[in-house]
Parts: sequence; C-alpha cells; structure tokens
Amino acid sequence: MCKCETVLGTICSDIATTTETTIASLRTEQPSGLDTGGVRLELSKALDLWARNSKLTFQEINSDHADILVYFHRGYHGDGYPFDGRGQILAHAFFPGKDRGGDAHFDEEEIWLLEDESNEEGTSLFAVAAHEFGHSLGLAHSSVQGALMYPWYQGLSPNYELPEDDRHGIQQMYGKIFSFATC
Ligand SMILES: [Ca+2]
Ligand SMILES: [Zn+2]
Ligand SMILES: [Zn+2]
Repeated sequence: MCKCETVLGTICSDIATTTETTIASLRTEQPSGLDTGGVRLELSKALDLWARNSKLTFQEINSDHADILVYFHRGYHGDGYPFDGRGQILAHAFFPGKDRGGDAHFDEEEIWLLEDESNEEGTSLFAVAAHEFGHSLGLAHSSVQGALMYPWYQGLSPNYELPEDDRHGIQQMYGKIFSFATC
C-alpha cells in the first residue's frame, strides 16, 4: 500500500526558515465521520514528533492563513492529484511554499483509525500524518527502511520515537535543541 504520492514543490521560503510558528489547522469539519477532537489530537501528536526533535514549535490556529492546512478529500479535489478510493494512495502533502505549500491532504475514503481503535483493520492516522507532515516541513522520501519518511505505510506504536534518519533530516533543516549544562 503506497503511503503517499509526494507532490514536489520548491523547498524554500517561510516554513523552512521559521522555527517558531509553523501552524497546522484542520479544515474539514467531520473527516470520514470521525470525531474531530480525536483527529486533531492525532494530528498534534504527529507534529509533536517533529517538534520534540528540532527547534520547531507548532501552534494551532483556526485560519486559512495557517502554514499547514489539513483537509480530508475524496477523488478529484482541485489540485490535480486525485485520490483513488480505499487503499493505494493514502495521503499527500506539499513541500513548503506559497499557496498549497505545506498543506496535507488525506484520502477521506480510507478507514482512518485513531489511537484507541488501533487493533482494528484500517490505517493509522497518526502514522500517516507524521509522515505527511515531514513533507509539509520540507523532507523528501528516505530510502532507509524503517525511517518515517520511507514511502511505504507502516504502523507506529503510540510511544513511537523518530528514527535516526528522520531526526537527522529535520535537524539539518531546522536545527537541534541544544541542552546546556547548568553547573
Ligand atoms: Ca486511497
Ligand atoms: Zn511520502
Ligand atoms: Zn490533494
């Protein structure tokens, strides 16, 4: 099952240089009939994975001006990269840039699972969102098997930590959190 189809954009501009307020906002009211609060929680957990490993911080705002807009769409949805029903393409995201840059789209026809249903048949929203937000932040696919940015879907455990390859990638772009000794 192909996790996503990456839409290549230019890596440049705001998101790639700003570390303070990269902002995600969910723009679909009731995605796939899921509880919106639960969806937002999974999305914020996915962003947190990147924030914990870099200087990035995220703030959710309810505005179309957010850097990362999140939509659930089905079929053709106006960006030239139609979804394909259940399976195959699960989501895609745009590299940082103008207009759609940074945005993440999820195929509404997938069976999306929130954490508390993770033993059921379906696709983990957290796992796919974590990967897509990597693209939103400017990361390309990794050829390292087991990396989060590896292009094929893999489920993630709830206490998942960012693999070395991805951590290295995000820190190359946004810097590390340095801790100083206080003595
Ligand atoms: Ca699909
Ligand atoms: Zn991808
Ligand atoms: Zn799209």
